[in-house]
Amino acid sequence: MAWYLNKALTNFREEVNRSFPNRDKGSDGTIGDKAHQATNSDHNPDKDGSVDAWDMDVEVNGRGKSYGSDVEKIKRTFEAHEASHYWIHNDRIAFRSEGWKPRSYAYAGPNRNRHDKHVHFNTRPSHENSTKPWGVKEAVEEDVSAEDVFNFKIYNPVTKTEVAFKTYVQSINREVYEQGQSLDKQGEQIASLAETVDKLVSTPPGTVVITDEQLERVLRKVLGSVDNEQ
Ligand SMILES: [Ca+2]
Ligand SMILES: [Ca+2]
Ligand SMILES: [Zn+2]
Repeated sequence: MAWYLNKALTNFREEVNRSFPNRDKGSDGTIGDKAHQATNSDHNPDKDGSVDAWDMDVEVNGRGKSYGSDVEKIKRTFEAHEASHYWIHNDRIAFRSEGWKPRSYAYAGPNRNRHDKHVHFNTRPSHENSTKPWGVKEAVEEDVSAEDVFNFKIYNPVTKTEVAFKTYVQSINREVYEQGQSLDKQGEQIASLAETVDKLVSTPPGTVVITDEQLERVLRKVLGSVDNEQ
């Protein structure tokens, strides 16, 4: 029987292709090879001919190029979609039913696959024909630079004005700042804050809504922990 990659995964693959036009496809995979076909794998077609798993080569920025955070963003995007069931990557497996908390994938057969060259994405049968967009492009492009964070406008409840984030950080750190804090230390704090904000905004759109108040709490928490270390 003719086989095909199911609708949801075909769309997912197309979105990844569009966002990463130079990606290496050497470790991509859909239909199972002879070894897979002898087992009960989702790389084998269902009765209806649909294949419900897709292996994505991790080298999404091209062969030999770094890919770490991009692959993570793609995984988060996958998790946020209704069709996702589980993924396997770097000897770890994570299921929707377990809140995407990864656990060790201790498959130790003779042809042990560490899943370090590709990520295995598996959909659930109930939503394999979903046409809902995955939002890969949005997730990847919502990258925030340190510059963006510096210039991010935030409401300062003390002065009741909107100020650039950089100014805000300096104002709540005034005391430490005035005691001759080194630029290095300030840079470290900003980097730590930038990382937090980066994590927040790289969450797939629509899954987390952050109010200014919540954002401020997070920032204060980070600043607090920095202050406590001194
Ligand atoms: Ca590769
Ligand atoms: Ca299927
Ligand atoms: Zn696979």
